[in-house]
Amino acid sequence: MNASEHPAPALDVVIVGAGFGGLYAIHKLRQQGLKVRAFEAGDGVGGTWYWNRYPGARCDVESMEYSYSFSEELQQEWRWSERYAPQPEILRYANHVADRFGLRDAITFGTRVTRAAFDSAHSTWTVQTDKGESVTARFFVVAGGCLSLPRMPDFPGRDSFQGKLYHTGTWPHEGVDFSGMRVGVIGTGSSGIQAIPRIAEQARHVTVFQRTANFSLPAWNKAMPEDYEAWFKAYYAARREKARYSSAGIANHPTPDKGALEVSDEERQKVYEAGWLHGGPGFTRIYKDILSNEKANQTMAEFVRNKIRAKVKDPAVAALLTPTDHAIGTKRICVDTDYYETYNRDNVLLVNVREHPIEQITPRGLRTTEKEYELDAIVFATGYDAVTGAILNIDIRVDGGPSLAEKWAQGPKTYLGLMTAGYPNLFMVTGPGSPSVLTNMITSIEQHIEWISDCLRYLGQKGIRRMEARTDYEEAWVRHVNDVADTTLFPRANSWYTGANIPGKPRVFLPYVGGHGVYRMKCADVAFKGYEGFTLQP
Ligand code: N01
Repeated sequence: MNASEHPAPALDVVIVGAGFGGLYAIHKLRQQGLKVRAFEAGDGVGGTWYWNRYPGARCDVESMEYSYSFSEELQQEWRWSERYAPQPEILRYANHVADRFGLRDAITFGTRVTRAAFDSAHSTWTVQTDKGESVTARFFVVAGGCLSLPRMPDFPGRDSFQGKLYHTGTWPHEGVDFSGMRVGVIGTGSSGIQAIPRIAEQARHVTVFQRTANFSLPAWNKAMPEDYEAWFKAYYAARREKARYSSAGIANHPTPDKGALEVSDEERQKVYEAGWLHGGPGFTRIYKDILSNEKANQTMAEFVRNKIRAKVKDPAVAALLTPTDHAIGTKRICVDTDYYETYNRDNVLLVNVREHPIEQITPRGLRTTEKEYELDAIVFATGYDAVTGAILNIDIRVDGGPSLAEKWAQGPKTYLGLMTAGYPNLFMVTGPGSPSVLTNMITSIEQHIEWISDCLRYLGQKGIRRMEARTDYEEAWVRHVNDVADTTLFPRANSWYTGANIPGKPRVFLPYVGGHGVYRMKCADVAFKGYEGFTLQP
């Protein structure tokens, strides 16, 4: 049987994930008449917000912006209760979207995609799951999330621990009652910084094992002011449009025209104070050169360091909490409620595991090179195999050739973060080389899904069965992503943005730092030029 005689597959598109990316992909692609099916490892929708149920989990992009923009009715009818939505509310929102747009029947829950094989003779992907199912489709869309493969450091003795072990990214659905317990928390990234204050309110004692101090900004979270919500909703279309052409996919972020060193010390101090009182992650964008000029960055870093020193009563603890090894904003900035203040509590101890690294988990607790700490529970807030982890967790091959993991052994290579040469008809949602984690994820997800949906319509209209990124365009894009990153301070920090948190992961700056708006225009341009840089075969 040759390709033209081969029966068309029952599905047009198979999708990995039913988080915000997967849900919108199902909706959008179905709207244009495509037959789609999604596989989701969790037993429900919501992705990150399904798994991350740790105490204090909430989004640090404002609720009015961290939401879909594709439906005017949806954005008008949904009501957020707080400035920064807590995890249960975001999960309710994801469920509401799944029901409102009738998406559930396309999703197989509790099922992980393990392999995907492209057959060039028929231009189809065959996707296998851990439940033994195998389905074939013309296109394969991976929307598995940028921060979805939790990482647990391999400390010896982990299995010997007689208490309870948790990871923030796989939190028990029934919740955890820490009352009366001695709890150890490993990690002080966004997850740890959100969880530690809430755990300390409940537990008998908390020991925080910190390797690197992080910069955290106040959230000043509060109930959603009715007038603010009404104002935002009245101007929603314009706010969303501004977000789409902004750097971070967030309309409310500042759009500075000045550098920090262009103003007097006094003026800068005033601006920082006002920014601090506003709170939230937009702080690092107050001046245009904070993330590119070391001296400018220092002015902001020192302002925040002084805030930490003022909040924490014990000067030795304050010194330990004060970041000195990276420029502010070059590791993902954290946003907190009472994080630094928590160290003024009598039941909280900060341990420097940079000086005395964790040696092993023992039956009774945890031992550093200095001493053993007795614990009833240990919380790993140790992060993720970011950006590439979920993609490479699937064995992806073309005609039995090398796996994508082999192709990416020295670091991911993509064209626009959307496709990778040699792997036709495979689309990545917020893949490496796209702005993804440097932006409001929902803005980036919508842009990618809309680009993919336009592309599939175009391929249908032109009778094209196979689309593939060209190697020369891919190489040029990878170079561009690196060149732009090198104009900033980002690559200098040991962050998960560069893969530095995973032993053995190649050090490559993973997201595109050129800004969401600029990137959106590049993608639109490529499409306008008949998908320039891609090979299209009938
Ligand atoms: O993970 P992380 P996360 N011994 O990788 C430490 C998003 N997010 O889950 O810095 C000792 O940032 C590690 O130390 P170091 C957001 O994009 C968003 O907190 O490597 N410590 C670090 O302190 C965020 O950036 C939201 O020296 C070890 C911590 O564990 C991303 O998810 C909320 C260690 C890991 O921090 C990931 O955040 C939560 C070891 N062997 C998350 N290994 C919001 O929207 C690791 N660590 C608010």
